[in-house]
Amino acid sequence: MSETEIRRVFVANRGEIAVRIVRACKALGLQSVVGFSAADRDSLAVRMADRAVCLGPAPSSASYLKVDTLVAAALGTGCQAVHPGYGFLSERSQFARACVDAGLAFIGPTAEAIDRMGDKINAIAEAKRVGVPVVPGKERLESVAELVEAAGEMGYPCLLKATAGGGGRGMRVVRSASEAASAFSSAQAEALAAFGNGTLYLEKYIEEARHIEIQVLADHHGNVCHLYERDCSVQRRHQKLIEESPSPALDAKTRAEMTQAALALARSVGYRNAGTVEFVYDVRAKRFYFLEMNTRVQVEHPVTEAVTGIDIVREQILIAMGRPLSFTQGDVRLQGHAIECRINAEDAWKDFRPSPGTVTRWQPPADDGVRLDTHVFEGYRVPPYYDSMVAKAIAHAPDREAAIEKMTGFLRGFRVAGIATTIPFQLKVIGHPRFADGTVTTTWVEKQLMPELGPQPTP
Ligand code: MV4
Repeated sequence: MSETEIRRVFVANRGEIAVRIVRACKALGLQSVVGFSAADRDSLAVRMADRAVCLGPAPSSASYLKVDTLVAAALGTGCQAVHPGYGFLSERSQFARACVDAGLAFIGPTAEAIDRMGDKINAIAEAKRVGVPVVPGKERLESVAELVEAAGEMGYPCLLKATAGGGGRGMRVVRSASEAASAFSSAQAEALAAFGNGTLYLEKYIEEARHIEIQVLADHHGNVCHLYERDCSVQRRHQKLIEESPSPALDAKTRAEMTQAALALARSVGYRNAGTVEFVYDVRAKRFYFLEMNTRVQVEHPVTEAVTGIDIVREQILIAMGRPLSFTQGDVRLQGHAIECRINAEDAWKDFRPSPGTVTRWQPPADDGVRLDTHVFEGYRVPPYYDSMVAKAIAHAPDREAAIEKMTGFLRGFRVAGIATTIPFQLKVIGHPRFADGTVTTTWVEKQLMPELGPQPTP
């Protein structure tokens, strides 16, 4: 591919990732333009960018999700490229297509790749085709009777999933035939409401699972590289709380097999730019299975940056310019251990209720080498309209124990006032002996930690 001239990048996102993208542009000597909603007028990304344009009112449906408005804003401000970040329109093929049709480079995969991976059944078919292990299952369930029949054959427990889904929405565990009818109708209704598509499929449910994903980067010159894995097993209601790299659960052989599987899949669909191949790792059987591919930069990308030294957002922009990857697979080495804690404006002891408002104090400990990706500053007002994540703390150290210790010191010394944050909760998680063991599975927070912590708030 010939070089695509990019001098100015339109940032189609908000919050910490908008700040992250603006910084990456500055480091490359590129200009950036941030599109913002009325609620984000005074945000850090708007202040830092070379220019900013208002997209519309606060609700994302009237601003960050308006394809035509975003494309017009990017063209109108003289941008040559659009970075979608994560969430919002980042995995909508119509947005990628609209950008390209308007002559803008989409900093992400092609619309076709988004479509091929966005349909989960199709993604699973691609995986099977290239010999990547998939969970035993049954696609396209049309009725409760079909569910009961398929589940009877493969054995309970099973997991109902939405074809259009992802992120756990429209998912239901089915433990017996007596649960089938209600699981089917509630999963279908949820999928229909969330994605406008109620199609369901069934998989054998892996009960003792770790959620492990492989980061890939691919350029327009045929180079496809992996940056090893992230372990995202510490989750609550399908919201990731902590991510780390490398995974404490993998041996070298499994790691090698998973990375090769991710590369095979990325190559088979002609994938470009940054992507993540998600697997579930069955702790009992010590086997992994492909789940889905995420066609965007992910929230947790910094742990990979920490252990590999590769700037993923920078590479994304360079790839869109038509440049080759700045490294080869042989250059990629894991150095030490990195852990990320997501910090949300929520009160963990009030069922994680969002806590928007003005941040009157925001004092992370200085000079201790923990990376803090955030858009928050003292006086900033956390708006009530969007995701409640306000920061990500990333600790990198020679080993896992040292990374936990570093993170603990950082979170203990972090002073925040005006909003409730999940910092006290994160300290409970990383201070727990089961977390120190590195043996927790995806249901640990909800099944063990939450009941153990009980209803009493800690100051
Ligand atoms: C699974 C699974 C176990 N078995 N599939 C969750 C989000 C979506 N990307 C896929 N997910 C899972 N799929 C099979 N066949 C476990 C998860 C999973 C999970 C399940 C229940 C509660 C928390 C979870 C956290 C991560 C992954």
